[in-house]
This record gives sequence, C-alpha cells and structure tokens, in this order.
Amino acid sequence: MTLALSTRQNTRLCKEAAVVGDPFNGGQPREGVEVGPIQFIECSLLEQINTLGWSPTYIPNDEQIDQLCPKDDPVVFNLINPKFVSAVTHHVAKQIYDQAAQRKFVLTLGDDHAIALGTVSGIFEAYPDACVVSVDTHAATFMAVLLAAHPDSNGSNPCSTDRLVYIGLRDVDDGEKKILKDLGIKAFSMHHIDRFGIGRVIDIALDHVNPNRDRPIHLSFDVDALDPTVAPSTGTPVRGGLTFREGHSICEALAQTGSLVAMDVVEVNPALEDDKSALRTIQIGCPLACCALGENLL
Ligand SMILES: [Mn+2]
Repeated sequence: MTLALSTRQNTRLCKEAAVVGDPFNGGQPREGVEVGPIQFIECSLLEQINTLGWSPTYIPNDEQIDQLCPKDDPVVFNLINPKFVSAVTHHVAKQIYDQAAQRKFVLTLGDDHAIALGTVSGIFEAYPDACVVSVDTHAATFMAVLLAAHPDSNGSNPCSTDRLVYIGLRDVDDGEKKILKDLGIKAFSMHHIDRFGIGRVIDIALDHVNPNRDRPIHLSFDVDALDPTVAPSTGTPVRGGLTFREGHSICEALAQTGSLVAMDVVEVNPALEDDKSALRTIQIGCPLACCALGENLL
C-alpha cells in the first residue's frame, strides 16, 4: 500500500461515496445480520445519498464473503469462527483502503460489529492520523487493541489511545472497565449524556480525539447504542439508550467538522424482530447515514 492521505488538505473528499455492504455474521452465533445491508439499499439509501449531492456506488460483497468461508473453523478460546473473521477482516480492510485512498467517503453497512476490525484498519491505512468515534452500548475494546497495535503517522510508534473515544456506553463489564482505565481511553456513558447533554459530550469527545479538528474521523455507529424503542432489531438491545435525536446529533455534528471520512452502521439485524420493527430499524439507519453525509435540518 502506498498512498496515505494525512493532511487536512488531503481529507477533502471527492463527492463520491462508496457504500460497502458486508453481509457477514461470522463473528457471532446469531444469524440474520447478514441480510441487513441489502435492506438498506431496498429502502432507497443510494437515492437518498444521491439527493445530498453525492454520487454513491454500492459494493455488495455477498459472493466474496461466501468464498472466504472456510470448511473447518474450530473455536479458539471464546473466538467463534476465527479463520473466517480473519479472512473477511483482511478482505474488508483492503477494500476500505482502496476506496478511502480515492478520497471517497466510505459507508459500511449493516454488519456484525466485528467488521470494524477491517474498516478501521483500512481507514488507518489510508489516513494514518485518523481518529475513531465509537457510538455503542458496549465498549468494543478490540478497537483499543487495534489502535494500540497500529503504527502512528510517523510510521514507528504505536498509535496512542487518544485517537479513540466511546459514546453511549451502558453495558460494560469489569474486564472492559479495566481495559478502558488501564489504557486511559476516554469514554462517555449514558450517565454523561444525561448530565451534560449530547451536544456538550460531542464537543468534549472531539476536543479529546481531534483537538485541532485536523484529524480525519471514522465514525463507528452500532445501532444498539440507540434505545431499543428507537432501533429494536439489533442483537443485544439494552434499555436506556440514545434517543432518535441524540443519534442524529452525533452524525450531524461530526459531518459539520468537515473531517468525517468514513462511517460504519453495524448490528442491524432484521431477522430478530417482526418485519415492522426491522423496517423501523433500517429506517433509522438510513437517515443516520444521510446526516453523516451532510443532511441537516436547515
Ligand atoms: Mn454494541
């Protein structure tokens, strides 16, 4: 890989959006997440993106992911399908890098959250000084480990954890709390959002990961961060989540920085609820993506 985009000048995107579907459920036991991406497309997401002035291209990945599935993939410790997850992650990382290096906005849809291993790796390859805003009920600590293993923009030091922030946490176990604390990762729980309001939390989060507003931003949005009354069709719903408006505010505020280069919308699982709930969840995911691409109220 040769082309790395790192300066503010180079974060300026062309008005093309690569919409990458990764119909993959290999990282978790439940089935159904793999039908998420196509449902976004059927809900006219590409047309909606187009009306915002972007030229979208859909990259479905269905066949590639089927081909990457190994015949034999025993559990290692508590990792399910480790070979499959690894193969898909590498495939996705290269694909995301290829699109990001062309200065396209990269939107990845509907997958198992494990796909973020690939998307974040690809974005950091294209933009070595990027930062990650993870909106999630859970502390996806694999992201902290991934960033810690990634070389910094000077190519030598491990990437510091001041480039990762979590927003919306409300289901964090003791082991994860220890990782956050030991690595010094900034995290905002629902308690912080209740106390300070979502606007203030976003500002403090950006001041931490992007103090000069010159780092390209990758937004990883797990829909389980939203309250289950807002987004019911997800694998691990936990009550007390973000409202519809709080979710949109995050996307709008990050878009307004002018530095948002990629977004994942993950853990939409249309198979878990009735059709009406599934449609409602997809219909929440579409405007979140549109807000990230610059849609606003006025
Ligand atoms: Mn989650």
